[in-house]
Amino acid sequence: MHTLRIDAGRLQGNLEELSRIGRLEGGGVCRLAFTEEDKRARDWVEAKMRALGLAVRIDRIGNILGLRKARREAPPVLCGSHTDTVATGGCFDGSVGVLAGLEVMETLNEAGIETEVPVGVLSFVNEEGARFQPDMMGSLVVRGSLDVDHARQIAGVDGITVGQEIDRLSFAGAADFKRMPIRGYLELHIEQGPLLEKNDIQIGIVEAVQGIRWIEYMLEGAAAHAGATPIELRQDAGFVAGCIVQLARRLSIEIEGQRATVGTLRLSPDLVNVVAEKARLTVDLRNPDPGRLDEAEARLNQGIEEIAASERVRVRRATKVNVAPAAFDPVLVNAVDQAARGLGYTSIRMTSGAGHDAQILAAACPAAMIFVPSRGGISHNTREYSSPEQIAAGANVLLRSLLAIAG
Ligand code: HGY
Ligand code: MN
Ligand code: MN
Repeated sequence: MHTLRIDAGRLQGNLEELSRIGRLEGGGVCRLAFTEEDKRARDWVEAKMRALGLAVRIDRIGNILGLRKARREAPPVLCGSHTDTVATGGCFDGSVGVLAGLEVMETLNEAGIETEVPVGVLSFVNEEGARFQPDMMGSLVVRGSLDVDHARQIAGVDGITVGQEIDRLSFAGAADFKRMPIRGYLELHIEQGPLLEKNDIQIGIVEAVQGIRWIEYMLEGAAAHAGATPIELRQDAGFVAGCIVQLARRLSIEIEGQRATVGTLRLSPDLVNVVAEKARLTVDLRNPDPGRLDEAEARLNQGIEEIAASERVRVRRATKVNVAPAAFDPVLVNAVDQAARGLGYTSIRMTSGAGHDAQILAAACPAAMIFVPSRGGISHNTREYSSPEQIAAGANVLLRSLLAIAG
């Protein structure tokens, strides 16, 4: 068992094959959730699962589960991640976890290993939330926190609903994974930050994931002539939006562990010589500490109310995502730690900066994550990169920790 390793070349070949789906000119991929490209990638994963002899089931929002037979029927040990991407995605975010899971299944097949309890791969829909919010939509449905019929009514940034796309592209299956008993869930993922590379460490043993809040602000002032209107007469939604960007950065500096990001900002009428009547923007708040996350949100909203009032701009806001910080299961975390040490890899325990499906599942079953380094610490960027050796190391840790848990 301890000489068992995954086939790094095969895994790399599959990653390259998958990254051709939704490929962007100049590199990177765009597979926004519930688009043709997303569906083609999901069909590709499903075909791979079937070729590996896994029993494949798809639920009503499109999550795909591939299960491997075992000595006895019992709640499975699953691994997986997602294959949807942001619009300027890299080839590794999510894909590494799904494809390493498939590679682990193939390695077990080749070695003729029968596990005590079933093992399998879960590929979640819409982890990113870039087109339809909330993010981690697929895992929220599996956890039972989001009802599929409610999710189907959610309109995306382009106004189309999840249900329309699911029906148009036949994403849905008949299965229902809600509250399915799961013995453990392990997710291999690229770190998407600088820590592992900076410290020249091969494996991240993830103990927790920080909390996430996405708040959308709709500002309404009054359009006016950019030349003829004196400052004191302006109700400039663009000015208030700019103040919010500044405030987000200030909160990131003043509150320990805080990250606040204005990633979307649209002005209207968005014309060079018109004072902006409206602004629609989002603030992404992250903190490992829930109290500090509350503090950041309170100070953000307090600041926005003051700035908007002084500019006589109306503010409406909507919370689109509110995911609590998650602590992973110590038994699974230790299994990952033992596996990394047993394989002779350098490792460090850490908290994840990015959100993940494992964070959602952690509320329903024991979960843990394995990180591999990201070159330059970048992700959500077409230049995202992790080497075949780095990914193989992560996949071997996944193989060994999965076997330790599944027996
Ligand atoms: O936003 C996140 O952290 C994840 O990539 N959806
Ligand atoms: Mn991801
Ligand atoms: Mn991502």
